[in-house]
Amino acid sequence: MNAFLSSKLFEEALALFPGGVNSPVRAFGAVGGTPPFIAKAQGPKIWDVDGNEYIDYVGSWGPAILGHAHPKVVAAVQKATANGFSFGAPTELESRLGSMVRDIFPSMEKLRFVNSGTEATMSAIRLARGATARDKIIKFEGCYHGHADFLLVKAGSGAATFGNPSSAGVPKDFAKHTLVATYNDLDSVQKLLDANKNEIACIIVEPVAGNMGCVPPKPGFLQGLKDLCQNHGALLIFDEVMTGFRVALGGAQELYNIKPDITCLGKIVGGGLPVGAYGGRKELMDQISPLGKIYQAGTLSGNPLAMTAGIETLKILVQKEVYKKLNETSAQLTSGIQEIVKTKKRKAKIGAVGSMWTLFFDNGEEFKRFFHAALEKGIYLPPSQFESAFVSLAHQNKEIDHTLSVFEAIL
Ligand code: KE4
Repeated sequence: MNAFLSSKLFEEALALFPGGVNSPVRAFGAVGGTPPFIAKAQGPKIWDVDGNEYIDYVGSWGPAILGHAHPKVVAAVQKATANGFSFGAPTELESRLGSMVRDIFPSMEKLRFVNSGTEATMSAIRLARGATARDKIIKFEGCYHGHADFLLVKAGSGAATFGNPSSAGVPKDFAKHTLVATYNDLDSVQKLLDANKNEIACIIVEPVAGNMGCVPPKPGFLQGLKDLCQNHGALLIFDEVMTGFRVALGGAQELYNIKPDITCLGKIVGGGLPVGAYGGRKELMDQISPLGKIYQAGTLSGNPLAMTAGIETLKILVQKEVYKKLNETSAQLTSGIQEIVKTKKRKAKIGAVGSMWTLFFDNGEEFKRFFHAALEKGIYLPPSQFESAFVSLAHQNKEIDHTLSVFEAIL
């Protein structure tokens, strides 16, 4: 793979940004080498500045569920730019996207748009603390909910990738109210609740873990969390930043039929432009400023370009058979990988829920070798074992078959 221009650009970026990137996972820290600098993307493909073509399974870490640069989304956003980029005032577009989200996530009787998943989870926890007048929260080791101080405690994703699951720079006082349980282990949650009676404001969970690699919830785990929350007067927060519109149109709460008190969204809801959202019952959300005493704000929240991209994306996702097709294509890939692993007696295993998946290896070295062998052959995977890969609606049999033939050769 010719990486001449990417290397030059990486050198320049290293002098500008920590690790040469604007988000740590992009730096290839866990796998080494120079990250390709991407020039353009279309459908299931991306091209780097040296002209190398890849089948993309990162999809901007989830948002590109339609594939990149979907013509309908591009045309609508292009049109919207002519009317101005952001007004800092209410627009009809926010209500259009807001009502689409509420129809798809009925548990979100009211919601608020923000600009990232981090803002969504940070605001949801402030809401839970304000509504319950309690300070402590429970999260799960290996789950990642964005980079708010009190959430960078035994976090997954990039935090785990770089071995700093509890980040430096977070004062002990900020993290002391964050209690950590074990994913899929209800006893570990019960113990924390019993030891902190009437002090837990909420439990926040990735209903399908995506930031320790893809780990599905064990049967009964999510319902168990809901029951524990109810028994302890705590609120259940589903962080569906990754799973929302991904594992089902209505996210994990639709797939597993569990209604959380508060839902956080990101990624797909903005169709690749910066949008997050949090929402829940009316009596909860009406405690948010300007109606209530819990403050949250944002200059660019609900801006018309991002709202347009979100509206156009959801208009396609709500169409019939979309998830049937997406899940069929994904199953073709993941069962194909499973078959290769089995036939070649490789010590690797797949974790998958619909179109989010991870191939787990026994050790980092194995993963690193697999990652680079795939990249060399034009398959662009997440550069960390602690991430999920994504299939899009633009991935067709051609891409899946080619991917499987590459995996057959390199596994
Ligand atoms: P953002 O602030 O990055 O938009 O969202 C934070 C977040 C919250 N909750 C979940 C379940 C998430 O997966 C994320 C962000 N995901 C990572 C990748 N696993 C984003 C990629 C990155 O950090 O660059």
